Amino acid sequence: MTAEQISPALRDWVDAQLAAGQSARVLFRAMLDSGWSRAVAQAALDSGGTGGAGFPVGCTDPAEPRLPGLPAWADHRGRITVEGHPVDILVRCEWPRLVVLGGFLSPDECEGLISEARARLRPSETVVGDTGGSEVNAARTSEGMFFARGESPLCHRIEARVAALLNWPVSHGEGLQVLRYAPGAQYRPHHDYFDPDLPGTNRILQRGGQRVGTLVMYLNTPEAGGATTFPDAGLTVHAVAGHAVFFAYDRPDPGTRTLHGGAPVRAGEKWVATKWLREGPFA
Ligand code: PD2
Ligand code: ZN
Repeated sequence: MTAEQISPALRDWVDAQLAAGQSARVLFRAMLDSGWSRAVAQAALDSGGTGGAGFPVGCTDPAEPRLPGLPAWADHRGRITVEGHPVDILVRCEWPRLVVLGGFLSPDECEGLISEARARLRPSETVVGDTGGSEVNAARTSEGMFFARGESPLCHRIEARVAALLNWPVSHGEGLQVLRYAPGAQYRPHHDYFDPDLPGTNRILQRGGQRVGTLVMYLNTPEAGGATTFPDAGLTVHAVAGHAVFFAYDRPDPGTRTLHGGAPVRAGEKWVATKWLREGPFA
């Protein structure tokens, strides 16, 4: 199914709904509920040409945010101040909805997160699997740990900054995850949303709903390798200490072009902290 095969009536309806301010995520669900296949619903949204974003590049509507994103007032400036902290906007992309940020974390904050996480690292061999339980994940060869939300003053400060930057409540965020990649370790390309077709997903969604955004914060600069790649966008984001990449996805679908992976580290270590944002309160 391609955008060209979508009937004019369906396309008009999608256009009218988007123009009226309806979110692509809600439209996608409405189309599935009405019996449309995922391919048709996807193609109908893509026919708008923006990947269903419906907002200016990288921004959320401040009056009614439906997705996490930079506030609209950041639209034409290369630097914003968030909670008193200057952040550079290095790259903005419409599809995927993505921004690359410089100086999101200070050197002290990077080192602080590493030292708070280090003793608690475990092999990242488990992911939430089809049944909602833990399974071996051969795609990820790093070590990792999760902080509880607000667990330390440093976590609290970073979570407040993320919430202010992306116009998304602290309550809708998972606790910070820290990953350490040794030389050779990688994270194969994947999507961060929960696959609606997997049997365990309904149970996961009961706590906070879908993931709608990911912020990967780089805690160090690997000697070689370790970039975050977006194969569907032909985009590579280099891991630089204090920098971060944020991307949002308004529906759990590859059409968001948010397939991403961590390229193998070729020399040195790579440390990142990841913050996942949910559509509702994650309690
Ligand atoms: O460390 C990364 O670059 C990376 C790549 C893909 C992190 C994640 N995904 C993640 O934490 O989801
Ligand atoms: Zn990921």
